[in-house]
Amino acid sequence: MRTVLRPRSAALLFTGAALALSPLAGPADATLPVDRIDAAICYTPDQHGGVAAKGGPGGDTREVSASEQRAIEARTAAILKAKRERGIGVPKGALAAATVPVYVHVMRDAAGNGDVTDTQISQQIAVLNNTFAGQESSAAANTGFSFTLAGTFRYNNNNWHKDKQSSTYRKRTRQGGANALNIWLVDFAYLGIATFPWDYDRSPGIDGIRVHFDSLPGGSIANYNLGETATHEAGHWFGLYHTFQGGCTTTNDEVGDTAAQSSPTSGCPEGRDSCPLPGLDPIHNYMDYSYDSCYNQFTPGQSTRISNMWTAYRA
Ligand SMILES: [Ca+2]
Ligand SMILES: [Ca+2]
Ligand SMILES: [Zn+2]
Repeated sequence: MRTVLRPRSAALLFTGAALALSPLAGPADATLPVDRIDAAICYTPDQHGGVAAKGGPGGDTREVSASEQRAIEARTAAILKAKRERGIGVPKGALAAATVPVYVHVMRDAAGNGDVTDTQISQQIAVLNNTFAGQESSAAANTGFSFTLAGTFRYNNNNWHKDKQSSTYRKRTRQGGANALNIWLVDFAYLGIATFPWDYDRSPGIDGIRVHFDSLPGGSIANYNLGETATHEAGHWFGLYHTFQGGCTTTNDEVGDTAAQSSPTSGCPEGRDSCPLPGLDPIHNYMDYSYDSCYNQFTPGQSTRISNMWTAYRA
């Protein structure tokens, strides 16, 4: 996730993330508590002039340890193998593609604050289409995924607006199946929070992404108001990790063509090289924490991972 209004601090990035996410969460509908399932915290916009950041107190997805990461990879490979043997999914070497129905939930407060216009929503969908189609850079991959607005819902609830009782409001309002992207627009201290696809089967009711309403195109969060927080969170929803997952390790984010980086990027520091491993930091990648204006790509390797995760968990 991307967090808002907090100084970026790599040291804090993975330590307290889950704490602020679902303080009022009810019993989880699965083995993991809800705030362990969707604690993927992304950035901290510096709208009050603080240190630029997409870091914050936690991650915008739940923390995945190295051992759990290995287990997820093994589980995914086994599911893909079993599906392939049953003729489900695309042939080996081909990439999945789909049009994803998007349900937007505008969680306004009782007085109607926190609204966004229908124009902003259509602009947000356009940003998702543009970014997942690789239109922002010649180096960007076309993931093959597109998005269509399937419904817009507006609510007036002070708690929901502030992302309180989030497991409750998500379960009550979520639309569609595993292939549907639900976006809840809220006012919280983060830019966004996402669930991962491998958690869908145990917690389908909370699946989706929570995004700060002022990060949409035309929103008020400086440097993070081009709608690419939703791209970043959707990347998690498709199964991508941060490019700094695992730090300076060869495994890092399980994607071969994203160079390892030690920590999140803020701003757009060309030439940043935070790991001795080959390659400059992927500061233009949607799965880093750079400014929206710095973002311009998913890589072919990320596109392949999205395809595999889609086939395993959402197709
Ligand atoms: Ca990588
Ligand atoms: Ca390097
Ligand atoms: Zn994130």
